[in-house]
Amino acid sequence: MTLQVGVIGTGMIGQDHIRRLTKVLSGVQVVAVTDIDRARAASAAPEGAEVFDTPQALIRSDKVQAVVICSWGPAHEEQLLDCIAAGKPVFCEKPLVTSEAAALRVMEAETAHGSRLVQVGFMRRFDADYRRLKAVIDGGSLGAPLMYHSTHRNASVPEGLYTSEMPLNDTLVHDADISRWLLDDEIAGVEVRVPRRNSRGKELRDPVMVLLHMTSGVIVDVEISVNIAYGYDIRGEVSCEQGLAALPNRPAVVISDQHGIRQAIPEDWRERFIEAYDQEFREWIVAAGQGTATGPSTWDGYAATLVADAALRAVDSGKREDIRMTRKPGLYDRPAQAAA
Ligand code: NAD
Ligand code: ISE
Repeated sequence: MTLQVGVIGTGMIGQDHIRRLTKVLSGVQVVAVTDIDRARAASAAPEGAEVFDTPQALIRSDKVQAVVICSWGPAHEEQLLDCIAAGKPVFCEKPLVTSEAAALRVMEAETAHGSRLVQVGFMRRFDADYRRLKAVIDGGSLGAPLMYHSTHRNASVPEGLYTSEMPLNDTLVHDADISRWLLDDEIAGVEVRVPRRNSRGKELRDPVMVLLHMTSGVIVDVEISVNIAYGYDIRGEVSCEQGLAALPNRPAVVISDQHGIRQAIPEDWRERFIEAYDQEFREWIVAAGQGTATGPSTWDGYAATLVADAALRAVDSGKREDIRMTRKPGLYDRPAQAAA
Protein backbone atom coordinates (compact mmCIF):
# COMPACT_ATOMS: atom_id res chain seq x y z
CA MET A 1 0.00 0.00 0.00
CA THR A 2 1.25 3.49 -0.81
CA LEU A 3 1.06 6.08 1.97
CA GLN A 4 -0.43 9.33 0.67
CA VAL A 5 1.33 12.28 2.28
CA GLY A 6 0.74 16.04 2.47
CA VAL A 7 3.69 18.37 3.11
CA ILE A 8 3.24 21.69 4.96
CA GLY A 9 6.10 24.17 4.38
CA THR A 10 8.12 23.89 1.20
CA GLY A 11 11.27 25.81 2.14
CA MET A 12 14.76 24.35 2.47
CA ILE A 13 14.04 21.16 4.37
CA GLY A 14 10.50 20.79 2.99
CA GLN A 15 11.96 20.60 -0.53
CA ASP A 16 14.64 18.16 0.57
CA HIS A 17 12.05 15.89 2.23
CA ILE A 18 9.80 16.09 -0.85
CA ARG A 19 12.81 14.97 -2.94
CA ARG A 20 13.45 11.94 -0.69
CA LEU A 21 9.74 11.03 -0.46
CA THR A 22 9.43 11.28 -4.23
CA LYS A 23 12.75 10.05 -5.60
CA VAL A 24 14.45 7.99 -2.89
CA LEU A 25 11.93 6.12 -0.75
CA SER A 26 9.25 3.64 -1.72
CA GLY A 27 5.75 3.02 -0.36
CA VAL A 28 4.98 6.72 -0.22
CA GLN A 29 3.60 9.45 -2.49
CA VAL A 30 3.42 13.21 -1.94
CA VAL A 31 -0.16 14.02 -2.98
CA ALA A 32 -0.51 17.50 -1.45
CA VAL A 33 1.60 20.52 -0.52
CA THR A 34 0.97 23.91 1.02
CA ASP A 35 3.00 26.97 2.05
CA ILE A 36 2.09 30.53 3.02
CA ASP A 37 4.12 31.35 -0.09
CA ARG A 38 1.80 29.70 -2.62
CA ALA A 39 4.21 30.11 -5.51
CA ARG A 40 6.91 28.28 -3.55
CA ALA A 41 4.48 25.43 -2.83
CA ALA A 42 3.48 25.25 -6.49
CA SER A 43 7.08 25.06 -7.69
CA ALA A 44 7.94 22.40 -5.08
CA ALA A 45 4.87 20.25 -5.80
CA PRO A 46 5.70 16.93 -7.44
CA GLU A 47 3.73 16.08 -10.59
CA GLY A 48 0.10 15.34 -9.75
CA ALA A 49 0.22 16.80 -6.22
CA GLU A 50 -2.50 19.29 -5.27
CA VAL A 51 -1.50 22.71 -3.92
CA PHE A 52 -3.72 23.61 -0.96
CA ASP A 53 -4.42 27.17 0.23
CA THR A 54 -4.10 26.36 3.95
CA PRO A 55 -2.56 23.70 6.19
CA GLN A 56 -6.02 23.04 7.65
CA ALA A 57 -7.50 22.19 4.24
CA LEU A 58 -4.55 19.89 3.45
CA ILE A 59 -4.81 18.08 6.81
CA ARG A 60 -8.56 17.54 6.43
CA SER A 61 -8.39 16.37 2.81
CA ASP A 62 -9.48 12.74 2.29
CA LYS A 63 -6.61 12.18 -0.09
CA VAL A 64 -4.03 12.90 2.69
CA GLN A 65 -3.39 9.92 5.00
CA ALA A 66 -0.36 11.35 6.85
CA VAL A 67 1.27 14.76 7.17
CA VAL A 68 4.85 16.12 7.13
CA ILE A 69 5.28 19.52 8.85
CA CYS A 70 8.26 21.60 7.65
CA SER A 71 6.94 25.08 8.45
CA TRP A 72 8.60 27.42 10.98
CA GLY A 73 8.61 26.33 14.63
CA PRO A 74 5.96 28.83 15.88
CA ALA A 75 3.46 27.43 13.33
CA HIS A 76 3.89 23.79 14.43
CA GLU A 77 1.48 23.76 17.40
CA GLU A 78 -1.67 24.62 15.46
CA GLN A 79 -0.76 22.24 12.63
CA LEU A 80 0.03 19.39 15.05
CA LEU A 81 -3.25 19.90 16.92
CA ASP A 82 -5.16 19.80 13.62
CA CYS A 83 -3.41 16.54 12.63
CA ILE A 84 -4.22 14.97 16.01
CA ALA A 85 -7.85 16.14 15.78
CA ALA A 86 -8.04 14.47 12.34
CA GLY A 87 -6.39 11.29 13.77
CA LYS A 88 -3.62 11.46 11.15
CA PRO A 89 0.02 10.40 11.77
CA VAL A 90 2.34 13.37 11.49
CA PHE A 91 6.08 13.84 11.09
CA CYS A 92 7.01 17.25 12.54
CA GLU A 93 10.39 18.85 11.97
CA LYS A 94 12.16 20.07 15.09
CA PRO A 95 11.51 22.07 17.20
CA LEU A 96 8.23 20.35 18.14
CA VAL A 97 6.91 23.72 19.35
CA THR A 98 8.43 26.87 20.81
CA SER A 99 7.07 26.97 24.39
CA GLU A 100 6.46 24.63 27.28
CA ALA A 101 2.75 25.48 27.32
CA ALA A 102 2.42 24.58 23.64
CA ALA A 103 4.25 21.26 24.18
CA LEU A 104 1.88 20.39 27.02
CA ARG A 105 -1.15 21.17 24.83
CA VAL A 106 0.12 18.86 22.07
CA MET A 107 0.90 16.13 24.63
CA GLU A 108 -2.58 16.48 26.15
CA ALA A 109 -4.25 16.18 22.74
CA GLU A 110 -2.21 13.11 21.75
CA THR A 111 -2.78 11.46 25.13
CA ALA A 112 -6.53 12.05 24.78
CA HIS A 113 -6.37 10.48 21.33
CA GLY A 114 -4.96 7.40 23.10
CA SER A 115 -2.10 6.35 20.82
CA ARG A 116 0.98 7.96 19.33
CA LEU A 117 0.57 10.01 16.15
CA VAL A 118 3.60 12.35 16.30
CA GLN A 119 7.23 11.71 15.31
CA VAL A 120 9.64 14.62 15.82
CA GLY A 121 12.49 15.25 13.35
CA PHE A 122 15.44 14.42 15.61
CA MET A 123 17.30 12.70 12.76
CA ARG A 124 20.54 12.06 14.67
CA ARG A 125 18.83 9.06 16.34
CA PHE A 126 18.66 7.44 12.87
CA ASP A 127 22.31 8.11 11.96
CA ALA A 128 24.34 4.90 11.73
CA ASP A 129 27.34 6.41 13.56
CA TYR A 130 25.23 7.60 16.50
CA ARG A 131 23.46 4.21 16.61
CA ARG A 132 26.83 2.41 16.82
CA LEU A 133 28.02 4.84 19.50
CA LYS A 134 24.88 4.14 21.55
CA ALA A 135 25.36 0.37 21.15
CA VAL A 136 28.86 0.68 22.65
CA ILE A 137 27.64 2.75 25.63
CA ASP A 138 24.67 0.43 26.21
CA GLY A 139 26.96 -2.63 25.92
CA GLY A 140 28.64 -1.49 29.15
CA SER A 141 32.20 -2.59 28.26
CA LEU A 142 33.53 0.95 28.98
CA GLY A 143 31.74 1.26 32.31
CA ALA A 144 29.34 4.06 33.16
CA PRO A 145 29.40 7.25 31.07
CA LEU A 146 30.72 10.28 33.01
CA MET A 147 30.92 13.11 30.47
CA TYR A 148 29.76 13.69 26.90
CA HIS A 149 31.38 16.28 24.62
CA SER A 150 29.07 17.41 21.82
CA THR A 151 30.31 19.74 19.09
CA HIS A 152 27.75 21.34 16.74
CA ARG A 153 29.27 23.61 14.11
CA ASN A 154 27.49 25.19 11.15
CA ALA A 155 29.47 26.85 8.35
CA SER A 156 26.99 29.74 8.32
CA VAL A 157 23.36 30.59 9.02
CA PRO A 158 20.97 32.84 7.08
CA GLU A 159 21.80 36.43 8.04
CA GLY A 160 18.86 38.32 9.55
CA LEU A 161 16.68 35.20 9.76
CA TYR A 162 18.79 33.31 12.31
CA THR A 163 18.64 35.33 15.55
CA SER A 164 20.66 35.30 18.79
CA GLU A 165 18.10 33.06 20.55
CA MET A 166 18.44 30.37 17.88
CA PRO A 167 21.74 28.73 18.90
CA LEU A 168 19.83 27.89 22.10
CA ASN A 169 16.25 27.29 20.93
CA ASP A 170 16.82 25.99 17.41
CA THR A 171 20.28 24.40 17.15
CA LEU A 172 20.89 23.12 20.73
CA VAL A 173 17.71 21.00 20.64
CA HIS A 174 19.58 18.36 18.58
CA ASP A 175 22.39 18.08 21.18
CA ALA A 176 19.86 18.00 24.01
CA ASP A 177 17.88 15.22 22.36
CA ILE A 178 20.89 13.11 21.39
CA SER A 179 22.31 13.44 24.93
CA ARG A 180 19.05 12.17 26.47
CA TRP A 181 18.89 9.31 23.94
CA LEU A 182 22.56 8.27 24.05
CA LEU A 183 22.76 8.37 27.83
CA ASP A 184 19.18 7.19 28.46
CA ASP A 185 18.81 10.02 30.95
CA GLU A 186 16.93 13.28 31.46
CA ILE A 187 18.36 16.80 31.68
CA ALA A 188 17.98 18.37 35.12
CA GLY A 189 19.78 21.70 34.68
CA VAL A 190 21.41 23.95 32.10
CA GLU A 191 24.24 26.50 32.22
CA VAL A 192 25.37 28.75 29.37
CA ARG A 193 28.63 30.64 28.87
CA VAL A 194 29.16 33.16 26.09
CA PRO A 195 32.75 33.48 24.88
CA ARG A 196 34.24 36.08 22.55
CA ARG A 197 31.88 36.73 19.64
CA ASN A 198 32.63 35.47 16.12
CA SER A 199 32.78 38.70 14.06
CA ARG A 200 31.56 36.78 10.99
CA GLY A 201 28.10 36.73 12.58
CA LYS A 202 28.16 40.50 13.32
CA GLU A 203 25.88 41.02 16.39
CA LEU A 204 24.80 37.38 16.60
CA ARG A 205 25.46 35.67 19.97
CA ASP A 206 27.78 33.01 18.54
CA PRO A 207 29.44 30.80 19.68
CA VAL A 208 27.88 29.57 22.91
CA MET A 209 29.09 26.95 25.35
CA VAL A 210 26.36 24.99 27.14
CA LEU A 211 26.54 22.59 30.07
CA LEU A 212 23.73 20.06 30.40
CA HIS A 213 23.47 18.48 33.86
CA MET A 214 21.91 15.01 33.52
CA THR A 215 19.91 13.49 36.40
CA SER A 216 22.56 10.73 36.79
CA GLY A 217 25.27 13.36 37.36
CA VAL A 218 26.76 13.01 33.86
CA ILE A 219 27.75 16.43 32.49
CA VAL A 220 27.43 17.20 28.78
CA ASP A 221 29.35 20.13 27.31
CA VAL A 222 28.07 21.47 24.01
CA GLU A 223 29.88 23.85 21.67
CA ILE A 224 27.50 25.62 19.33
CA SER A 225 29.22 27.63 16.61
CA VAL A 226 27.11 28.72 13.68
CA ASN A 227 29.55 30.74 11.57
CA ILE A 228 32.58 28.50 11.59
CA ALA A 229 33.14 28.92 7.82
CA TYR A 230 34.94 25.64 7.11
CA GLY A 231 31.92 23.31 7.01
CA TYR A 232 29.24 21.44 8.97
CA ASP A 233 31.13 19.63 11.68
CA ILE A 234 29.32 17.40 14.16
CA ARG A 235 31.37 15.56 16.79
CA GLY A 236 30.57 13.51 19.86
CA GLU A 237 32.75 11.78 22.42
CA VAL A 238 31.60 9.95 25.54
CA SER A 239 34.10 9.64 28.42
CA CYS A 240 33.35 6.55 30.48
CA GLU A 241 34.86 4.93 33.57
CA GLN A 242 37.37 2.90 31.59
CA GLY A 243 37.54 4.28 28.10
CA LEU A 244 36.18 6.66 25.48
CA ALA A 245 33.74 6.17 22.63
CA ALA A 246 33.51 8.75 19.85
CA LEU A 247 31.77 9.30 16.53
CA PRO A 248 34.16 8.47 13.68
CA ASN A 249 35.29 10.99 11.08
CA ARG A 250 33.02 10.81 8.05
CA PRO A 251 34.48 8.78 5.22
CA ALA A 252 35.71 11.08 2.44
CA VAL A 253 38.23 10.82 -0.36
CA VAL A 254 41.74 11.76 0.79
CA ILE A 255 43.12 14.44 -1.52
CA SER A 256 46.85 15.14 -1.70
CA ASP A 257 47.93 18.26 -3.57
CA GLN A 258 49.90 21.49 -3.15
CA HIS A 259 47.75 22.39 -0.07
CA GLY A 260 48.61 19.15 1.74
CA ILE A 261 46.68 15.99 2.52
CA ARG A 262 42.99 16.66 3.23
CA GLN A 263 39.42 15.33 3.30
CA ALA A 264 36.25 17.26 2.48
CA ILE A 265 33.84 18.26 5.26
CA PRO A 266 30.06 18.27 4.64
CA GLU A 267 28.68 21.67 3.66
CA ASP A 268 25.52 21.50 5.73
CA TRP A 269 23.02 19.27 7.54
CA ARG A 270 21.51 18.04 4.25
CA GLU A 271 24.82 16.45 3.28
CA ARG A 272 26.01 15.24 6.72
CA PHE A 273 22.72 13.58 7.69
CA ILE A 274 21.43 12.51 4.28
CA GLU A 275 21.21 8.82 5.19
CA ALA A 276 19.80 9.61 8.64
CA TYR A 277 16.93 11.63 7.14
CA ASP A 278 16.25 8.78 4.68
CA GLN A 279 16.14 6.26 7.54
CA GLU A 280 13.93 8.43 9.79
CA PHE A 281 11.39 8.58 6.97
CA ARG A 282 11.69 4.85 6.19
CA GLU A 283 10.70 4.12 9.78
CA TRP A 284 8.04 6.85 9.79
CA ILE A 285 6.40 5.45 6.63
CA VAL A 286 6.07 1.99 8.22
CA ALA A 287 4.53 3.36 11.43
CA ALA A 288 2.32 5.93 9.69
CA GLY A 289 1.04 3.18 7.38
CA GLN A 290 -0.20 1.46 10.57
CA GLY A 291 -1.84 4.70 11.77
CA THR A 292 0.71 5.41 14.48
CA ALA A 293 4.21 6.82 15.15
CA THR A 294 7.48 5.53 16.61
CA GLY A 295 10.89 7.18 17.19
CA PRO A 296 11.31 10.61 18.81
CA SER A 297 7.98 11.46 20.43
CA THR A 298 6.03 14.46 21.69
CA TRP A 299 7.63 13.72 25.09
CA ASP A 300 11.08 14.09 23.50
CA GLY A 301 10.01 17.32 21.78
CA TYR A 302 8.69 18.59 25.13
CA ALA A 303 12.00 17.73 26.86
CA ALA A 304 14.00 19.61 24.21
CA THR A 305 11.68 22.62 24.52
CA LEU A 306 12.31 22.75 28.29
CA VAL A 307 16.07 22.70 27.64
CA ALA A 308 15.78 25.55 25.15
CA ASP A 309 13.71 27.61 27.63
CA ALA A 310 16.18 26.89 30.45
CA ALA A 311 19.15 27.78 28.24
CA LEU A 312 17.59 31.14 27.38
CA ARG A 313 17.02 31.81 31.09
CA ALA A 314 20.60 30.71 31.87
CA VAL A 315 22.07 33.17 29.37
CA ASP A 316 20.40 36.00 31.27
CA SER A 317 20.99 34.73 34.81
CA GLY A 318 24.54 33.44 34.27
CA LYS A 319 23.61 30.57 36.60
CA ARG A 320 22.43 26.98 36.40
CA GLU A 321 18.72 26.91 35.53
CA ASP A 322 16.85 23.83 36.69
CA ILE A 323 14.32 21.88 34.64
CA ARG A 324 11.16 20.39 36.12
CA MET A 325 9.31 17.95 33.89
CA THR A 326 5.68 16.98 34.29
CA ARG A 327 4.82 13.31 34.99
CA LYS A 328 5.46 11.24 31.86
CA PRO A 329 2.21 9.94 30.35
CA GLY A 330 2.21 6.13 29.98
CA LEU A 331 1.69 6.54 26.22
CA TYR A 332 5.35 7.50 25.86
CA ASP A 333 6.64 4.45 27.77
CA ARG A 334 4.89 1.89 25.61
CA PRO A 335 7.17 -0.08 23.27
CA ALA A 336 7.15 0.89 19.60
CA GLN A 337 4.47 -0.94 17.64
CA ALA A 338 6.06 -0.68 14.22
CA ALA A 339 9.61 -1.01 12.91
CA ALA A 340 11.26 -0.87 9.50
P1 NAD B 1 12.55 27.71 5.54
O1 NAD B 1 12.32 29.11 6.00
O2 NAD B 1 13.48 27.47 4.41
O3 NAD B 1 11.15 27.05 5.15
C1 NAD B 1 10.00 27.13 5.95
C2 NAD B 1 8.80 27.23 5.03
O4 NAD B 1 7.62 27.15 5.81
C3 NAD B 1 8.75 28.54 4.24
O5 NAD B 1 8.58 28.25 2.87
C4 NAD B 1 7.56 29.27 4.85
O6 NAD B 1 6.89 30.10 3.91
C5 NAD B 1 6.69 28.11 5.30
N1 NAD B 1 5.76 28.43 6.38
C6 NAD B 1 6.04 29.09 7.52
N2 NAD B 1 4.94 29.19 8.28
C7 NAD B 1 3.94 28.55 7.62
C8 NAD B 1 2.58 28.30 7.89
N3 NAD B 1 1.99 28.75 9.00
N4 NAD B 1 1.87 27.59 6.99
C9 NAD B 1 2.45 27.16 5.85
N5 NAD B 1 3.74 27.37 5.52
C10 NAD B 1 4.47 28.06 6.40
O7 NAD B 1 12.99 26.91 6.84
P2 NAD B 1 13.66 25.46 6.91
O8 NAD B 1 15.11 25.60 7.10
O9 NAD B 1 13.13 24.62 5.80
O10 NAD B 1 13.09 24.97 8.33
C11 NAD B 1 11.77 24.50 8.48
C12 NAD B 1 11.67 23.69 9.79
O11 NAD B 1 12.57 22.59 9.70
C13 NAD B 1 12.08 24.47 11.04
O12 NAD B 1 11.29 24.04 12.12
C14 NAD B 1 13.55 24.07 11.25
O13 NAD B 1 13.96 24.14 12.60
C15 NAD B 1 13.51 22.63 10.77
N6 NAD B 1 14.82 22.16 10.25
C16 NAD B 1 15.28 20.97 10.69
C17 NAD B 1 16.50 20.52 10.26
C18 NAD B 1 17.03 19.22 10.76
O14 NAD B 1 18.24 19.01 10.67
N7 NAD B 1 16.21 18.33 11.27
C19 NAD B 1 17.26 21.26 9.36
C20 NAD B 1 16.74 22.47 8.90
C21 NAD B 1 15.52 22.90 9.35
C1 ISE C 1 18.80 23.69 11.57
O1 ISE C 1 17.45 24.08 11.75
C2 ISE C 1 18.97 22.25 11.90
O2 ISE C 1 18.12 21.62 12.44
C3 ISE C 1 20.34 21.75 11.71
O3 ISE C 1 20.41 20.37 11.91
C4 ISE C 1 21.21 22.49 12.71
O4 ISE C 1 22.55 22.06 12.58
C5 ISE C 1 21.12 23.98 12.44
O5 ISE C 1 21.91 24.66 13.38
C6 ISE C 1 19.68 24.45 12.56
O6 ISE C 1 19.58 25.83 12.31
